[in-house]
Amino acid sequence: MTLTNQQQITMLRKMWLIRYFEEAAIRLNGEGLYRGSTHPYIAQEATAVGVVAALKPGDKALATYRGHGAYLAMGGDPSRGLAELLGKETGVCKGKGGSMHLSDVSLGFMGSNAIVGAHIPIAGGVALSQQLDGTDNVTVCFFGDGASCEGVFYETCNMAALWNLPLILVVENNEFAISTHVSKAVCVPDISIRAQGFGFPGVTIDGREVDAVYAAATDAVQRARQGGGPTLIEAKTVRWTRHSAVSAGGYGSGSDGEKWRQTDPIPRYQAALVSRGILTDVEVTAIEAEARAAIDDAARFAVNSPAPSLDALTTDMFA
Ligand SMILES: Cc1ncc(C[n+]2csc(CCOP(=O)(O)OP(=O)(O)O)c2C)c(N)n1
Repeated sequence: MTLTNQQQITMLRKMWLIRYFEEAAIRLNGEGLYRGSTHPYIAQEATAVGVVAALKPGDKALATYRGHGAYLAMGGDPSRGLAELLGKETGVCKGKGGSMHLSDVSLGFMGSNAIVGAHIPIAGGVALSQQLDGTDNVTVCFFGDGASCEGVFYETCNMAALWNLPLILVVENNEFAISTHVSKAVCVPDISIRAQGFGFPGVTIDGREVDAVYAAATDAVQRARQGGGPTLIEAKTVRWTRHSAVSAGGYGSGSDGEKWRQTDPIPRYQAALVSRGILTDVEVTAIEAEARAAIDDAARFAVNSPAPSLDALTTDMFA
């Protein structure tokens, strides 16, 4: 499936939106405007954007605490997203979810999850519901290389294969689980090989190459829509400097800590669109400036929004 020029421009826009959203999140967190941590998706934008470009209405996605990118790729509103991070009433979960529990069911973004691996079986259940409803919709589950070592991942792979579920498992191998390098936790060269043990396809791609991500996702989605069952896509990528805005953990400091810039997916895709004659240098600059301005507006909206009232404390609560 070939993307139109407009679709390619939209992918670039979304990547910039995610980049500036995350920079704002780090800044607001540093200013003490919200509690807890925040896990930047910086340097990984091409993966969520490329995968989501292969989806259609009715498809669903789930992500980890590093899930702001997936939320925005699914069409999440940046203002309500930043307001959620700040625990504000105008947040997409009315301020009760925060950075690690964003969700917008109306967009098919079924939620991000702070417990490593916990959303993988939930994604299997979402895919099962799509199958039982007789739709041709699919579910995408984003998770990390560390999560691919959790038992629930293997159980979900097994059941998804047995039941032919329309599930696309996207492992974002950013080389680290906090401070543990993938080579100390995974004994195969490519995590995608693990799919062979369950009898479904696994593919490894460069997660910083949005076109490659889109192509792999399109194959997986088409197979799932036609009843061909699950696929494991390993997107090899590089993590932002640290595990989270407030923790150390990871690779080096100084120039080594900025290693991700060497393979930054955004300049790479911009250059591709210019060389294809889809955008000029001036248009590329304008797209970046628009994204930055949209996030500045979103941050103002979030900061100026009211905190939830005390009356709202127990509404929407199940316990
Ligand atoms: C079940 C569980 N164990 C441990 C943690 C602590 N923890 C939070 S993030 C993380 C690393 C996960 O790494 P990975 O799955 O590779 O994802 P990444 O953060 O690199 O995106 C760990 C161990 C947790 N939140 N949940």
